[in-house]
Amino acid sequence: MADDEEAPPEVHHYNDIHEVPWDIQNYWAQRYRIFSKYDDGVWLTDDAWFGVTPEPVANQIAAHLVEGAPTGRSILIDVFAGAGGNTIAFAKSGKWKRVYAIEKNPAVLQCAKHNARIYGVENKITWFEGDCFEILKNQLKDLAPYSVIFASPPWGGPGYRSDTVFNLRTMEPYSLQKLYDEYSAFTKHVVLYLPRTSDVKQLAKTAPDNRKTTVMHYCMEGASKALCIFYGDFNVG
Ligand code: MGP
Repeated sequence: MADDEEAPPEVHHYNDIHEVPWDIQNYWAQRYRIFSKYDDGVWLTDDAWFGVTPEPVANQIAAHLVEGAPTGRSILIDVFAGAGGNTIAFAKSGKWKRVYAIEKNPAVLQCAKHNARIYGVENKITWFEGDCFEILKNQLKDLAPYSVIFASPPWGGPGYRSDTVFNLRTMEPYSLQKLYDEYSAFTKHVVLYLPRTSDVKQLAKTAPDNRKTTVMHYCMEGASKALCIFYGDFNVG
């Protein structure tokens, strides 16, 4: 690809399993399912591998929003953009006038921008480096009436896999309640991407009274990957 930009030191494009740290070899083995254009020079930091949404799942979520997003909403704010998996899928979907993508870690943000260029969607995205809660309150508040928030937060690392039922109350660094309170103060149309084993009773407690809330389970090749909860006027499923 045409890109002579230099990667920051913590950013890598591994070509051979011998270069890959042992704890991400499992993800590297799935690299083409994570980014089909991996060989075009996709960038990731080592930590970003754990949280990136695989491309077929990201595309499916984006397609659900094409069909079922609330009317009158033309802006998608991806508040934890990471290396860009979901942001790219939303930009590719053609649904949104603009995709706003927020990422706190500057090196990871550089990966997301670089990866969006590989997928040819960089001109559809506005990037922000920083804390999503602050940026929503200060820089994006005027967009609230037109926006949907999508959040794929950190789940406290891959250790979540050892829990039979994942406790969303103790999720690190942000609990479900913190995420729900912050985002629903901005807009009632919020989608959260959460562990496949999330405690659905805890999810139900955040559902506003007398309103439909949809929980969608996303799988890839017969294996459960994650679920999304849709708060607000979505028509999915
Ligand atoms: P996984 O369970 O770590 O991998 O992540 P896998 O390959 O399903 O493992 P196994 O148990 O089947 O062998 C599954 C998916 O969860 C990843 O592809 C990511 O989309 C997502 N994911 C994992 N983590 C640790 C996070 C996280 O911290 N935040 C977010 N948003 N997504 C995560």
